[in-house]
Amino acid sequence: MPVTENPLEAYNLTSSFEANGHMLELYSEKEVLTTGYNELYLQIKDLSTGEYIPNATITWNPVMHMTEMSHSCPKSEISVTEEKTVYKGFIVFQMASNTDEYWELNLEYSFGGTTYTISETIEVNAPADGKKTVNVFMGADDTRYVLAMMPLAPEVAINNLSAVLFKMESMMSFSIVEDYTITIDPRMPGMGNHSSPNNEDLTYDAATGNYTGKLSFTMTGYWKINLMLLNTNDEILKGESVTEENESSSLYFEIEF
Ligand SMILES: [Cu+2]
Repeated sequence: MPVTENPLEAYNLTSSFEANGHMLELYSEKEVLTTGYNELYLQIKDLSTGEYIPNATITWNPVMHMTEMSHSCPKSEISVTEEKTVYKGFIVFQMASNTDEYWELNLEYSFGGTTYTISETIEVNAPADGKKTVNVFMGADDTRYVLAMMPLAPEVAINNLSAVLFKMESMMSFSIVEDYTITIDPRMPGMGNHSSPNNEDLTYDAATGNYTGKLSFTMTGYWKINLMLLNTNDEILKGESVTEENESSSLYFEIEF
């Protein structure tokens, strides 16, 4: 078998699925799949030639099989990268796998005029540091939302903060919410709940489908990023202001560095 250079060498292979004479490889920047936002890369290797297959069309559907019911989670479409044999997308897992309940990844991929399918169990872990990066909640508008922080390499500086916001249309269907606002109020609960200057609330970026803003850290340590979700009429759907009497919002992300 010819040796093909792997363009994803720098990433972590989290799962590989063999079917239809192909090996589908799922890669992440993280070592394992975790709850929250996972940026993922896929490759399809033809096992008869050892070559990676370019320009395939791939769709995916993660489903969690729980004891009482099944549900999916927010996910992007999968696009071909400049590498042609590397495909990219993201999945926001709301829950971790456990001994009785598991996630299954259903993949459908097409090339050369044929469509193939494969389903495999995947392991979704709770984050190793225990920090909250995804919120699943019911808004004041009786709509269920999923809000996830995108990966951030925090620095004592003004950081670019991005998040994705999805509405739960049904157990199996999630759609991007446009044009809402996510206010941010970072605090250090261990240090008199002090804040930081020059933060900017997250607003919707139609070009990427993400919410982006500025998150200011004045020192290292544990920060709670208190959030409020506002709809297009500036009505608060979830979260509370931080005041003398109210130490934190019910909607938040956590970062420690
Ligand atoms: Cu679940």
